[in-house]
Amino acid sequence: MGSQQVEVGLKKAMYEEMALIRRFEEKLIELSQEKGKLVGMQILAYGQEAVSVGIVKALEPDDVIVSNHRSHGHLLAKGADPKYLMAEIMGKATGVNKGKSGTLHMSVPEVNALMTTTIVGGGPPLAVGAAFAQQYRGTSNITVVFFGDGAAAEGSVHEAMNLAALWKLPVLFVCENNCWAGAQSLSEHCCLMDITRRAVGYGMPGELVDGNDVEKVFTLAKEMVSRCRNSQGPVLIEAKTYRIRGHGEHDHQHYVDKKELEAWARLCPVRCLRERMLADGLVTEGEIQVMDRQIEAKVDEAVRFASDSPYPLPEEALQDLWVEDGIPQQVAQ
Ligand SMILES: Cc1ncc(C[n+]2csc(CCOP(=O)(O)OP(=O)(O)O)c2C)c(N)n1
Repeated sequence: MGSQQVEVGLKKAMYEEMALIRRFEEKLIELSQEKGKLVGMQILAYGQEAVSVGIVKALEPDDVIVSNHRSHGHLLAKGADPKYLMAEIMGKATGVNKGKSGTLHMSVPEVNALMTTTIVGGGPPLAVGAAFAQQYRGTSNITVVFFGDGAAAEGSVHEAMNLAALWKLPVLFVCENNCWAGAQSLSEHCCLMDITRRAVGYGMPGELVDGNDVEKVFTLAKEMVSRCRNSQGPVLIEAKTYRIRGHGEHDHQHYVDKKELEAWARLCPVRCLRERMLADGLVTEGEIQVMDRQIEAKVDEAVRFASDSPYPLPEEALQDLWVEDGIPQQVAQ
């Protein structure tokens, strides 16, 4: 599938989104070094921006996504406002979940980001439920679930894939194979190097893609999303990429082969796209600089907004916990 199939405007938009995700996470690295700025551990998808953007760009706004503990890229690509996301990560009342989730359990219903879950393998069954609802209601929307290579070994993921295939549910399973699950490399927890090979066992197509090439991810996702949308059942995409930073920002990656890390860092998806666009004459260095400055300003504004926001009040702690009469309180009010 040729990268040239992606038109210029879309390529620039993809660059801008990937660069925004990168800058947003770079800012989190800076903030995590300042005492008391962020709430909870920081788990970044640094280096995996092409998967988030390539997949989400192939979706409609009403399509649903389910994410995991490495969620910032998925949420920003789906259209979550960086200001409210940053506020949530700082534990502020203006955050997407009123500061009660912090970074790891966010949901952004207004952009159909149903859930991010730190229960490894917890996302696929939820996604199958959402896809069942879409099929039952006769909508043409689909659900995408992002999970890691480690999660692919969880029983819940097998059950979810089996049921999705059996009932031909409109769900796109996206395994972001970043070569690591915590401190375990893929070869230490799985004897298949390609997780897509499992797809045949469930009765669904399994497609491998270079997860560092946003154009390839997008081109494949477009085709697979249309398949899911047209009642042909689920698909498994495995995007091969690499976890450039530690499992979380507390992890110094002592177990990682530095040569391997450097080799993958050279394949940085953001830089590679920028260099390709420059080499193909699609943008000038000046235009890139303007885009980068606008992104920088957007992230700075998010930090300013979040820093100036109040913390939630203790008496609000028990609000928004229950669904009443089938309608979340937030929606009912
Ligand atoms: C059910 C469950 N088991 C274990 C953990 C601890 N844990 C958190 S992240 C992680 C590794 C996940 O690896 P992978 O699915 O490949 O995602 P990645 O972190 O590489 O993006 C583990 C074991 C957990 N959160 N949930």
